[in-house]
Amino acid sequence: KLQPLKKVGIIGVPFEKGQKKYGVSVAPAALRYAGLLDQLREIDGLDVKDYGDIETPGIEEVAMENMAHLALVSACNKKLSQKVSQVLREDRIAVTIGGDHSIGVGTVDGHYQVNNDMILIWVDAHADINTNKTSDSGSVHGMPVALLVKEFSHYWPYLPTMDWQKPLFSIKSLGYIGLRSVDHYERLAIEKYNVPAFAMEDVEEYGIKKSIEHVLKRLDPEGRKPIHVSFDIDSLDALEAPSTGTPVRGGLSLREAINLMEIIHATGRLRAIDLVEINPALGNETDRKVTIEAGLCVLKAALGSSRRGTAPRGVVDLPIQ
Ligand code: 5AB
Ligand code: MN
Ligand code: MN
Ligand code: MN
Repeated sequence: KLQPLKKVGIIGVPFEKGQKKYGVSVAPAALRYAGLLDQLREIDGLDVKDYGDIETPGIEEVAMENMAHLALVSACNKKLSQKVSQVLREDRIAVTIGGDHSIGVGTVDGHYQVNNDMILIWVDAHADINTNKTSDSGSVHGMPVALLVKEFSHYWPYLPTMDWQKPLFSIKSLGYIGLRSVDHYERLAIEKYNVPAFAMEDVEEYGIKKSIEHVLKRLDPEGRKPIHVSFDIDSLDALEAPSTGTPVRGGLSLREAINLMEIIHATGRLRAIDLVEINPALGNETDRKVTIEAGLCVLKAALGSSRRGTAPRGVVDLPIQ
């Protein structure tokens, strides 16, 4: 049986070439500056190690139809995958701070290398399961899931520079929470492969608690598998997290997202979490602050922070005068 892990490793990924807007690559620095490490270290008994940032060197682009910056995306993810594997092998929960969501390729690939029975919860307004044939934008941050799942191999052409990445993860181990902006072919894929997908209207119907419980039961009825959460900040309502490149109104409240993460934490099986798509360059000072705070709240909840508070360790009474 999987035991809860009280150790985490932080990986920053200042990468933004998976989409078109300037600024997502600043998020790791902004989150660190806002006190990410200190706040996580305040969580009772949590051991936090910083593995630094993944740097992507200047690299020669390859041309690929409707897929921008493939060579850069590939180079970044290759390094990231190795780093995530390393953190997990050192018996820590891999906490990856993006960066745009194209980095989900590296985090999930790296996790799969270590735990090939992992399940993946994609928390997002979007399904991110476009191929270069179905994408309207040509931006890879809308394609990571399609790149990862083995059932999609035949929908892709040969992708130069991506040989390191073998899509081995099964779509049967994928679930969604928070969807509300799903492209037509993405919806077709979800239906064809019967992916448990709790869109916002399902969250309305069941509530966030039952929604995640349903997904976990479907993907892992016995409750034994390692969990990977890929959390796109745009899963939150655009009012809760305005500083993001593709905001969508009508999303999760921060309270719902915190509750979702508390439930996942309580399983004791969380092994990797990504926090992506925070763009501190978008919006005003308040937008930036609110969005970064929301991201920190989500991470803290996932890693065991309690809204009830925690009494000091090993102490049974208040100080006596
Ligand atoms: B995000 C869209 N489906 O493919 C596309 O923020 C949006 O990582 C993708 O979820 C949004 O361009 C990517 C229209
Ligand atoms: Mn999104
Ligand atoms: Mn996304
Ligand atoms: Mn986005």
